[in-house]
Amino acid sequence: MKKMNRRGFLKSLAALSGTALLPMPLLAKDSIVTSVVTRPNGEKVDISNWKMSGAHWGAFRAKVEANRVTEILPFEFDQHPTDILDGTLGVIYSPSRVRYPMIRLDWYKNHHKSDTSQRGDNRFVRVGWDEALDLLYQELERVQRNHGPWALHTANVGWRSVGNVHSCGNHMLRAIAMHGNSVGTAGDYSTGAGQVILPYILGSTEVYSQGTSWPLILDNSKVIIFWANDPVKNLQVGWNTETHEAYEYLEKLRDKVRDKDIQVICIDPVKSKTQNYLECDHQFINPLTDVAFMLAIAHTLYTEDLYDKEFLDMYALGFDEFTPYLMGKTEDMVEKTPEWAAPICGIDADRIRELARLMANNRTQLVFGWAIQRQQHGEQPYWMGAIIASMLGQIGLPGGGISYSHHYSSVGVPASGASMPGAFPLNLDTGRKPKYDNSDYQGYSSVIPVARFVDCLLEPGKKINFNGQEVTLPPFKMAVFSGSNQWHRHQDRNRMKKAYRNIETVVSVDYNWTATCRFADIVLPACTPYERNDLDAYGSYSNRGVIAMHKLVDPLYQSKSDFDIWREFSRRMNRHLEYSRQMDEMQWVEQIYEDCRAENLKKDFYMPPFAEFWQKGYVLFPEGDNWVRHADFREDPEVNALGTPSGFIEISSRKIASYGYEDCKGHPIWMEKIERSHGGPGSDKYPLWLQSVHPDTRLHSQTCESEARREVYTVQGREPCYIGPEDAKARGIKDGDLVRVYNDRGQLLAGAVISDNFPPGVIRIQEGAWYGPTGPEIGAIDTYGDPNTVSLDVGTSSLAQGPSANTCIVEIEKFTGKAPAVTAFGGPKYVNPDGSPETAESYSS
Ligand SMILES: Nc1nc2c(c(=O)[nH]1)N[C@H]1C(S)=C(S)[C@@H](COP(=O)(O)OP(=O)(O)OC[C@H]3O[C@@H](n4cnc5c(=O)[nH]c(N)nc54)[C@H](O)[C@@H]3O)O[C@H]1N2
Ligand SMILES: Nc1nc2c(c(=O)[nH]1)N[C@H]1C(S)=C(S)[C@@H](COP(=O)(O)OP(=O)(O)OC[C@H]3O[C@@H](n4cnc5c(=O)[nH]c(N)nc54)[C@H](O)[C@@H]3O)O[C@H]1N2
Ligand SMILES: [Mo]
Repeated sequence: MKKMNRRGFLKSLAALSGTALLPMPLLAKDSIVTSVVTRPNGEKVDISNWKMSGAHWGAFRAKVEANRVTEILPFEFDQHPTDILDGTLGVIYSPSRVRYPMIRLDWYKNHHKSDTSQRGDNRFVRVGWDEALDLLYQELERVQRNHGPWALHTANVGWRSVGNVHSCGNHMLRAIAMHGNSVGTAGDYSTGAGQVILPYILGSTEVYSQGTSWPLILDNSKVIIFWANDPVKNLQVGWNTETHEAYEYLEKLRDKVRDKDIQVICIDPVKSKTQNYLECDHQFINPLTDVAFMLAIAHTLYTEDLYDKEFLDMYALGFDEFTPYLMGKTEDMVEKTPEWAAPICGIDADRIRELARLMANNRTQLVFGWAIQRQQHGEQPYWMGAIIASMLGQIGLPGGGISYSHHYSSVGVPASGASMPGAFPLNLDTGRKPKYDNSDYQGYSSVIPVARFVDCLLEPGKKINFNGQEVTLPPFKMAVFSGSNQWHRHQDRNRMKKAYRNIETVVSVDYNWTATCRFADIVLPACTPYERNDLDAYGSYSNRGVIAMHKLVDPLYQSKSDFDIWREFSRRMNRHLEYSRQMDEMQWVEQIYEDCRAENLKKDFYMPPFAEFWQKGYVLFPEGDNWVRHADFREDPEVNALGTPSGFIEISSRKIASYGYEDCKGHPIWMEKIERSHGGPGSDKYPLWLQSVHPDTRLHSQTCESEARREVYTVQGREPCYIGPEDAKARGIKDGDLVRVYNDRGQLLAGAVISDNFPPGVIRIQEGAWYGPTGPEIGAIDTYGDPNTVSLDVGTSSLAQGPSANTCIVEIEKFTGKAPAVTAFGGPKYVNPDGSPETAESYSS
């Protein structure tokens, strides 16, 4: 049996000692955690009667009294719970809940011929479930009959809630697949550029790969570079219910930094939460200029003979095609010296040399975050990172090489090796056909890069490059969103407003009245994950266990689970039995659990019978063995060849070169950006870089609806805009002032927070702030502070076509005059079909 070294287990074994004589041979694997926990105020509370559930931000216990959740505390196992959990109650009891099926006023009157310029005025008519589902069904019939699969867009790559039975995108896709085909999406907003470029260079996406185990990094690294990376902030959430186990290792890293065992450097325009937590070195860099800096690092390694020739010979291809560019013998004919890079990246030439030598003379682990590829030419810094790591020659060694994932979902925590539960199927069962079995896309593409949806509406029929292929943008007539908040995640609101005038019908299924609902025509109220029964994997990469998600309360208002919504939809074509496989919610929960249990029994991992699991709320598996990324490749590059075209690391890529793209060539190059602060294009008019990083306080737009939680971080009821003291002073802005942030694309109101973490020329508004314009007109000011009101909507390059949210420059001023009220929250304006305000009496259904 494997050793268990977790504090949670130790605690529990002590608690267990009284029952140690009972015959429970496998109990230790699924150890018991004490049922008495401590409230934040120090009070002890017995949670044995509390229910269990989970979210991206952690597993939790909920106290339920008279069908109301009254208190939430972190799951006993979680040693590093996050404050985001405090927003959970406010999600359930938010004034922004979608209460009833709603139809946009003018769509209610004119259906697909409605006046689409009214979208966003937030006037909606309340209807019953049957009417809403009939309208949705008839609209899909019309689109399939009169047009075809190219006219329908289904998008499902958002952060839908955890829970494998109710995964809402799966339900939407399965039900719609029964009816007809549609245009789907490739990629995601997280790693749009990274997941396309890295398979050419390192043979896998890397961004979603398990990384070298933290204990080995802590034991072997001498230098750790967190490059555009803020793990202390970003590990608060995970793709499955998060365990927060990685924080245990960050604590140890902090000790090692203090003891000078490991030198950590954060290369980042701002002093991140991680840098503040570790009290480690900070290397400022001008935003969007990392590639210039990296080329100069490579130049130093090359010219000072600090690079590992044997490693390059044995494991990499194409170095000789890259060095002429580095040395200024080809293309721009400029040698990429530190002196060349210094004015671009804002780092002194000597300091660049010093950093290159530091990396070369020590066991160095490079750890990249993802924001650096969420910008124009985002492919390039990832490719250059791989080249530097190859020149250092430490790929495949413990504590050396490169990672693109250690800030995500507890990557680096040794995995248990157990199997995780499956999910409700998103595809049709084998052999079944859709009602409209039409695969004729009339020359349009059946899959688009996810972030190019708005382009389809503005430039239908346009041919764009995408990863060696040509994509023809379909002229959508209808789109259905579920579990993704398009009007948070996508860039450039005013461009979106314009584009949305060109689509006939938009459907949003959500539990909260996001801007995606406000700009939709048919809105269906899902219930929250806390109003249905489910189960989830505990840990995304650690496979720590399985947790129960007990239904805490009945669905509020007229909301229904996504399962029920789409089953009722499929009833309209008499396929509801096939849809559900004649199983109800609890039967699905049990079936998925039992399948997982059978799998794990084969692997010698014990899971108790379902009833016992459900009652107890969880199963835990012990931590597995340490592991080194790419160690097998290093050991034998022939047998364990990479998934690249050559099987080796590709410093230059003939494949990419063969595409002939101007903005992604056969090796990385420094390219100036469309717009850039710190002396870059456009900076005389808009001198400030607006970074829209992932929120410390939320998961994207989720929990922004929680009023209690917003109290904690908003400024005058608006989203904070972080700014350094110099920039604030130069503009007469004081901490707590209302500010207007603007550029040629749009304008928003936010609340100034002055912080020393921000150098001149850099401001931050966290993504996910709810969009609340004063009206439907293009250019209307956003009253709450959504950074995507002003962000840039272009693809990263012809290769990946990922989103470029972080390429964004703005100006900011103190807002004087009378501030418009925040319109982002609180749901729709309920109106009667004649447009008059709805009252309780006027509604009959
Ligand atoms: N400016 C800027 N923009 C960005 C980013 C950035 O860094 N800067 N980051 C991008 C990235 S990486 C990402 S991943 C995206 C995130 O974009 P999204 O994934 O769209 O963001 P969320 O706010 O998590 O939206 C999830 C939505 O699903 C709903 N939902 C949750 N559970 C359920 C359910 O069970 N049923 C139904 N029907 N609905 C449910 C929630 O209420 C919410 O509205 O944003 C992208 N946008
Ligand atoms: N709390 C919380 N955690 C999350 C999420 C969340 O919403 N909330 N979302 C999750 C999701 S979906 C994702 S995709 C990941 C996102 O993970 P990332 O994309 O890695 O995270 P960000 O927070 O956007 O940015 C990380 C750091 O990159 C720096 N940076 C930005 N641009 C540059 C640049 O040009 N050069 C350099 N050197 N540094 C730069 C920023 O200053 C910031 O410190 O986070 C996940 N974790
Ligand atoms: Mo993401």
